[in-house]
Amino acid sequence: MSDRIDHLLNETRRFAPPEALAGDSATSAALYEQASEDRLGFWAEQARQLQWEKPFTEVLDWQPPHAKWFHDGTLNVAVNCLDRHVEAGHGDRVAFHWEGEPGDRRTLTYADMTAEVKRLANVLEGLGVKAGDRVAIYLPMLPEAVAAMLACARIGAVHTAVFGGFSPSNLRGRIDDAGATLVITTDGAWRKGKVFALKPTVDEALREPGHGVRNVLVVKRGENEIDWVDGRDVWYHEAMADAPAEHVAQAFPAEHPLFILYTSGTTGNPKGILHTSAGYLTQTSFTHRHVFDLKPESDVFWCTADIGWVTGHSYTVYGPMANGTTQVMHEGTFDTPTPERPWQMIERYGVTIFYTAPTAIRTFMKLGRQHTQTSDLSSLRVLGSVGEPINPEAWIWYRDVVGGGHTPVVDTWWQTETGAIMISALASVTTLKPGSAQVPIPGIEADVYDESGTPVANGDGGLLVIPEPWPSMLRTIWGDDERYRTTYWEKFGDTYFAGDGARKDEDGEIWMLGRVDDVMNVSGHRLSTAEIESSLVAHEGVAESAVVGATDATTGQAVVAFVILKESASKEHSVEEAEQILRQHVAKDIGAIARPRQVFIVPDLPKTRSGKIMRRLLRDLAEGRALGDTTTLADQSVVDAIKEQFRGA
Ligand code: 6R9
Repeated sequence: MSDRIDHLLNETRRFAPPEALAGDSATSAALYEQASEDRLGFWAEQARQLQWEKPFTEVLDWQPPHAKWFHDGTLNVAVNCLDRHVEAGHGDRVAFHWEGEPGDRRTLTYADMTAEVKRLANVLEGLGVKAGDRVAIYLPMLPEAVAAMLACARIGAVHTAVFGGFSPSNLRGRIDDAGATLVITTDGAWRKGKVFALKPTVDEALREPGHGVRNVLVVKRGENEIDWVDGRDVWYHEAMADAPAEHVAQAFPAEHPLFILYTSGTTGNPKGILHTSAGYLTQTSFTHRHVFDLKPESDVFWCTADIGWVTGHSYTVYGPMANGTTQVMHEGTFDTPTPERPWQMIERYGVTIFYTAPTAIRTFMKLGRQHTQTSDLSSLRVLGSVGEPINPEAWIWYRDVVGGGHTPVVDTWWQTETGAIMISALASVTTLKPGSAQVPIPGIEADVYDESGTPVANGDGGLLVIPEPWPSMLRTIWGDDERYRTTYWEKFGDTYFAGDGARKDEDGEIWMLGRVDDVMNVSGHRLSTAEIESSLVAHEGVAESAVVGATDATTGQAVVAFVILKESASKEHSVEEAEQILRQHVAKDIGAIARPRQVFIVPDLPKTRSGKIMRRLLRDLAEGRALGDTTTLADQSVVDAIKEQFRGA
């Protein structure tokens, strides 16, 4: 594999932290040393940055594969994210600059959010929700969604957020698996210029009996007509108006469950990933401070992820709010009303740290740099990327066009299961290598093993593992501890198996190669989908690409590429010409072994609602099979358009 990913290394420029950040580098750099001398002592010190009701005396109790962190201490997660900032005199600090898609705006301070969450905690208790009960949150990007999560945390209820685009059966599956007794939703919200109704999905999900939901709490946003079930449905604003303003928070043990989040299943039923309180809050807040070089007094942080995904949990709600950060939050899509929207918002709120996904960056590239140029983006000082490997071309574009050529770009690797960032540069310390997640953060160990469980040499590839437990690790799969063991801990014993392929470069730094199920084997040669995609998008005519390994009678697997062309290229070449040019390009760039058997020029790529390319569907298409489960697809018409293309071919 090692020589196969050399393409990623063709971008050999290195970027040292800018002068302005260097002042902080000494403190941050010292963390590596501290953590390597005394890993548990290091995490204990990070945990002590939180406000504890009863301080912990034991750091880690590790009975593989079950970890307890700080478990004899008690705290309240919501108090850490809200009340303590108000008590420290920061009540007037803006927590959220929120913008609705139609352009309406709300500013909420830490005092406002604290008041909202206290009242909502009373509402939840009034509806009979107790510590340990599960609450499903089916809400789009509204401040009420943040309040709902923190109100659950405040009373010790376990939230399970379900992304607002999921279907009734997906929602029902999660409600049943978690055993939720309350659903918090909205009438509807704005998306692509229209009100998108959510309440009907909840009604549909709850139509068949057999669930345990007693109440549905409904935030008024879309003002769309909705059905109402008397005795079950409750308006949020009416319940809030009747609720007492004061709420005394109780402390819970460090290992009290905080939330369950279902991962978009590639195979089988979705897994309910369980996270608990203090360890999770310790690592999310620590990484948020040090990866992004956060200054809570002056920074304005914008993580664009929906709070229905783990990135929204860890880097909009828990990490940033534990740090008392001012944030930007938006409803709807980036290109509505115009593609200038994200850049205008960065200028309007003076965003200093921007955290988004490679798929968004490549979409911005496709739309063109002209949209960024009408706004003043000079407030930006750190950029982050998460969710997929970022190809060097997108990395450089992000830094140059969005970051004005001076901002560090931190590529952060982590998962729903890891809870928080695990492998990433630190903005003020690390000399950056475009395309690489680089090094484990202080206090984390990561390695690359071969199939037999031996660490690979520098320069070689294999499977990413985490040899030591970490504070924000998943504790189990909700209701299925056996699946927890077999999925993550069977392959390498007491070492966590992440399911990602990775390579160590000559310096021992880590390059992510995509899920191991995305690694192809062509004639006995291992090829990474990420590597070929990176080669394709490096071609001047290509906007975006997805590569899959399709079963091939001769070579085992064959490379099949799906490509979106840039406007200019589709004008210049016929589809047949473009296919030939790109097959040649990859063969030349990586080697004949990587030459795609087929290149399909397509108008769009099928993506999950969290923006991940659904390679499984593309593989089905490439192998001429009936399509598997398409329920997590964001836009069904994309697949139909590709199928048309196939008939044409
Ligand atoms: C946070 C999040 C996890 C999977 C993970 C990996 C991919 C995430 C990445 C990355 C390369 C990065 N992934 N960040 N791959 N470089 N910086 O996305 O969680 O939705 O659970 O996805 O995403 O394959 O295993 P989740």
